[in-house]
Amino acid sequence: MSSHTTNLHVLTWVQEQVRLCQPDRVVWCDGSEPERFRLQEQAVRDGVLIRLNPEKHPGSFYHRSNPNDVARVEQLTYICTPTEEEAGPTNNWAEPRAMYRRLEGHTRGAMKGRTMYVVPYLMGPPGSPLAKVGVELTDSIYVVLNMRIMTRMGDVAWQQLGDSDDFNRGLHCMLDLNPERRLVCHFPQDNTIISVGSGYGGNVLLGKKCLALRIGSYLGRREGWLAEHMLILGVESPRGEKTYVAAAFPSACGKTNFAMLVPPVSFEGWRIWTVGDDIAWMYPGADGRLWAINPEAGYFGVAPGTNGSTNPNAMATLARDTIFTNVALKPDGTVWWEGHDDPPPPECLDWQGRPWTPLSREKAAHPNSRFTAPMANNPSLAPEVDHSQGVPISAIIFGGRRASTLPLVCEAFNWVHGVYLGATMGSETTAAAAGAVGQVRRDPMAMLPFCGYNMGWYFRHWLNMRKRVKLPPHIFQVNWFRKGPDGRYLWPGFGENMRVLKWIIDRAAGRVGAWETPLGWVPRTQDFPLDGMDGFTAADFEALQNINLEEWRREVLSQDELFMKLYSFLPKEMIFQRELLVARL
Ligand code: GTP
Ligand code: SPV
Ligand code: MN
Repeated sequence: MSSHTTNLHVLTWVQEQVRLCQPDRVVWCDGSEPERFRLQEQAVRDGVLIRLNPEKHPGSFYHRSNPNDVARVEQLTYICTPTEEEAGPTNNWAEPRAMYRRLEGHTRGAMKGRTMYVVPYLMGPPGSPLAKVGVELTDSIYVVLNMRIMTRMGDVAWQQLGDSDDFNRGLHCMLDLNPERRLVCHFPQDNTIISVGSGYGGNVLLGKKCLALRIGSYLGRREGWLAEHMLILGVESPRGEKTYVAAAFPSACGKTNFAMLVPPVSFEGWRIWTVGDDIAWMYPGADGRLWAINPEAGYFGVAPGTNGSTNPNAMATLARDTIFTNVALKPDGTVWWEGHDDPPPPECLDWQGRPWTPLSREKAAHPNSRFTAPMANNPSLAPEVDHSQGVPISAIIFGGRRASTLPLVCEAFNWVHGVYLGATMGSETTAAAAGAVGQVRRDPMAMLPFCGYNMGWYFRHWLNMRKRVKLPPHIFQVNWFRKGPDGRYLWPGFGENMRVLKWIIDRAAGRVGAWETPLGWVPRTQDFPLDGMDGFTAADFEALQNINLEEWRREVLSQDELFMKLYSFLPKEMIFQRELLVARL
């Protein structure tokens, strides 16, 4: 098949990798519709995908991953730089030459009897000076079909690249999915990624976490921009005024839901527009504001909990042309998960293909089961998503999943304090990564698993941005997940988060007052829009905002753990902010 590119850097590199991996066939992908149909047919024949009910899920497919391969593997993810210091204390580090050699042991001959797909893709709007080209070589047809949804895949990438050598080199080999031979390795100096032994999302869709976040953050530091684990949304007021906000929540902590929010009925005339749901690239604009683009073209969203009342826009988005991974499969060729609108099916196959009934003890869908859906399906898609300069950001929000301690919302006193709030973020671990769930850990800016260099330098880079952005966004902290003594969430969340968002954009515009607390500025109860909330009172709101000094003593101590780990790289501003917080408390 023709390569569709004459770029010699690409042709030479692909030839080298073919010689290394020794596939039986090489298929150059062009991103066309006929190619999509061909690949889908092939995937069904190979048993990789099951075609879903064409009336109820047009153009959609079902996939089960290996049960040992259902989430990102942080302990097998490496940053390979000449010195360990560059990767920093929060990353796994390996010396590049040694890791290249080790990986060659895995990739040599790894595609014998298999097909190598050459997947050219573009991260960011075509023609944007911020967009980045990647080429992923993979022996997984599932990866090709997912990349086709998640990125601008095909000839558009060759057009952007031209004759340039500036593209990310990605190699993915499935191997035998033995966790012992699983590695996700980044070589930021070479703009190269090699991932072996996994077939799951963030480990293998190399444009996403590997390029757009780990390599992206590394390049961002060098080139003066930020690659962040953030959604981007636009708030349109009844008068037609649009305000853009970026928000970092850790994995499976609410970005997709917030990005697609549908305001409650009392917010008549307000609309939320989705620019992105997972990744933001932000750069200082010539006008002194911070601008952001979404480098992706689709959503790889958490299925459980998604339904017509929590996230109607997601339900509309996944109604067609979607790939479902590790959800439950009903006998009529439709899908189900815990928290779906439909009641539990009397019988179905669970995410491992085992018969399941409502009496079964285990969950039907894996807690990290996902849908891959094109953003074009989203009824709330912001038209600005294709604008090459992106959107100007008025507010940045940091949020974690915290059962206690953290209030619903507060605003930082200034940029440095806001960076401190982001840097000290804690969150309960979720099923998005392999390992224990529900344990509070520090996840600075929701980037702990995704920062491609020394976390201390990353804080410094954030602080330095202040000098390049004359009109910096206001910074806020939120927590949708505070619980009462009975273990129930104190805040209804989802669409009701609009109330918090409204206060945030009003603060960013200087339109509303606030109370000063030791943590930052908080809404005065009389300013917070509680109208139309059934049975939710001003006292309930104040309980959510309560600052418990005993809890905060523990919180500050637990923040110290991260600071000690980073100590020799930590900007002194962070230490001073800690001292000021202790003094205020
Ligand atoms: P990644 O794709 O892993 O980066 O996750 P994400 O941050 O996009 O998370 P997502 O929006 O998919 O939400 C993850 C889980 O949190 C889902 O089960 C949601 O139902 C739940 N969730 C999202 N928003 C809220 C909220 O406001 N309140 C509560 N209680 N749960 C929420
Ligand atoms: C996350 O874990 O933050 C995700 C899903 O967005 S994955 O792409 O698998 O990393
Ligand atoms: Mn994510």
